[in-house]
Amino acid sequence: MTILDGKKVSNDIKEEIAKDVEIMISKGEKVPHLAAILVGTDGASMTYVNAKVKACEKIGFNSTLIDLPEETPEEVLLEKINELNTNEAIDGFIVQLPLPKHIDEQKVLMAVDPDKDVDGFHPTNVGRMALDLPSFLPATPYGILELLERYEVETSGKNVVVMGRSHIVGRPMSILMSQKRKAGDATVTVVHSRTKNLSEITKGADIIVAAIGISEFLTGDMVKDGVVIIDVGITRVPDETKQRGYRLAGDVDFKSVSEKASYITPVPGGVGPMTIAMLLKNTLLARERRN
Ligand code: BQF
Repeated sequence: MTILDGKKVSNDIKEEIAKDVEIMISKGEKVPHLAAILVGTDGASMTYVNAKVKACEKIGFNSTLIDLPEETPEEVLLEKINELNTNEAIDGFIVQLPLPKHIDEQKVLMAVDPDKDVDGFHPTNVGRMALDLPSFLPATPYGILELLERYEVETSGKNVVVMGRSHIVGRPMSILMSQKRKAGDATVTVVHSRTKNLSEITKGADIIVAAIGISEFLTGDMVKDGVVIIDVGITRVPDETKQRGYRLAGDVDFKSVSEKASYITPVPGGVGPMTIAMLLKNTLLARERRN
């Protein structure tokens, strides 16, 4: 069993990007500038957005964090997005999800200029991705492709089961792995909350991408020997033995599944850090495309 070490690979990618930034500076070019909008004070969202800003600082990007109160009206958020769309200094920006319930997420994502949409959530980028056109790939699926590629995990002709159909992970992952591309050419099945005979399907999988948001849902009895496991889940589970009062759990029961797996991502330190690295990669791309 090999651990797919997302922490290490993400650091490799960040070092590669930092070198590109050095070259940009030596040529007197502008360095990439990422902005992030955070609405409210949700603990997990603050952690994620801070991790993104910190990663920018580490590799030499400029970054701007725009903190808006929980009660921010939708129209004020849309104005802020419009400012970033027209601000020449900003190469790319994200709106940290989830948003407060009074804000229409669809409307917000559609307000982002597709050329600055480094999360790849705008319908234009989703459509371009599905049609094999150049686009910004959503960071988590992009990170998974990169992890599979760098560990030379064979995907061509393999049976991939994607668990979950979210717009951010499951849906794009299923599209990308079925495409003719690196870490692609797979035979993809998507399973979800209405799927019947789930275990029959997961037992046939060579590769499983678990992205359902239920902690430790996938257990050893549901997989075959030699399976490759990508665990996208990160649920905060109350844990009194921990100082912060919780631990992070994946969608996979690591103990039982790792006994059968050939490759497996840990939680934390698997897919999560790759998500951050690929957001930076997209921001670098956004800067380069603006030239
Ligand atoms: C790690 C996210 C659900 C909903 C909105 C490193 C991250 C997570 C874990 C991280 C995530 C999850 C992010 C680890 C960004 C991934 O060491 O295992 C980094 O910061 N993520 C997000 O921005 O929004 C989310 C999950």
